[in-house]
Amino acid sequence: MSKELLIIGNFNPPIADKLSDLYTVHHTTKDEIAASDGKNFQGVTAVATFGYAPQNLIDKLPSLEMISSFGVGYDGVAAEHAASKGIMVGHTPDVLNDDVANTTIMLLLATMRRLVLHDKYVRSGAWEKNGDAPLTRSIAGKTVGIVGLGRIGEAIAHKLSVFNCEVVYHSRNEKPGVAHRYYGDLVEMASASDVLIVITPGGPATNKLINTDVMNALGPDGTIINLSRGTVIDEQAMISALSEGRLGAAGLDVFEKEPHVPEVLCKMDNVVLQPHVGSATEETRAAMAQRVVDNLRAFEMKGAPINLVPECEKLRS
Ligand code: 8YV
Repeated sequence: MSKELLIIGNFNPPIADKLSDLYTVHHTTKDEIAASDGKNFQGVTAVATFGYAPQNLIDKLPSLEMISSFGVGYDGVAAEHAASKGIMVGHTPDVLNDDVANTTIMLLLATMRRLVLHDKYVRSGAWEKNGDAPLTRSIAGKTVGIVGLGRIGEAIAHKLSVFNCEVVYHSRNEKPGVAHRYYGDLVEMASASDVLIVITPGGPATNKLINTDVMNALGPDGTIINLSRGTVIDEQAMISALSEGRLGAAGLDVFEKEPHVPEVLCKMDNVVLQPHVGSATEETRAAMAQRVVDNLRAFEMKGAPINLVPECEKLRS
């Protein structure tokens, strides 16, 4: 008898066909499984999910051995809890580095050079009526502070090297062998930077890391670009800072209560907004879905996924 896999949400491209030799596949949605007592899924040993596996979901599945999560970020997966029950968690890093880094550079340039505003300026006829658009700010010669120099942060730093700006970084610990200047103190880095790129993992450890002090230190000409999680920035404090002119501009791919975006942000000309699309290309999303499959296969064949999250390292035999 084959093992049972529960797929939460719609994977596109679909992954069920690729796994039907290994598992009997059940489908559910986030809302459905949240409301269910789990009785129908007592035999489920593996879950494929879009970053969603809270503690109460894990506790509904007594036979669970492995959670394969789509995305590099797994702040919605109770990984410590899973590890404490001997359940492994896999995620999909690396394959999205290029696209997320490219999106970051795009959003940075679009925000500093006011791409969206300029597009509106042309389309609305304002150019013809009012003449040249106001000047914008250059990235060249500026200091860009990267908050979180992980795999994607490093890809961003590498791509920034052709823009003639100085890259510095903040993370919990200094990284050996990195040429960029390290700041252990985020406020100090923000004072020395013109731009902050936020690309650190979400979750309780980074909740509201970018607070009023950081934004004030970045200052009225400063720009924030966020490709990590909305929760990493104090969103209300950012709205106040932007509207009071204490912060210059923001390029935001992620928000505190997605897909809800505060209306006031939508009205600001110094803000560029995206609907959480850092990795959202056909190529990268297909590679991420494939990694969800490959992590499950590796777990079944070799006892651990290709990309095991650090919380579960202790489970390796
Ligand atoms: C995806 C992401 O949008 O990988 C991540 O952590 O934020 C994105 O690439 C997300 O995983 C979709 O569920």
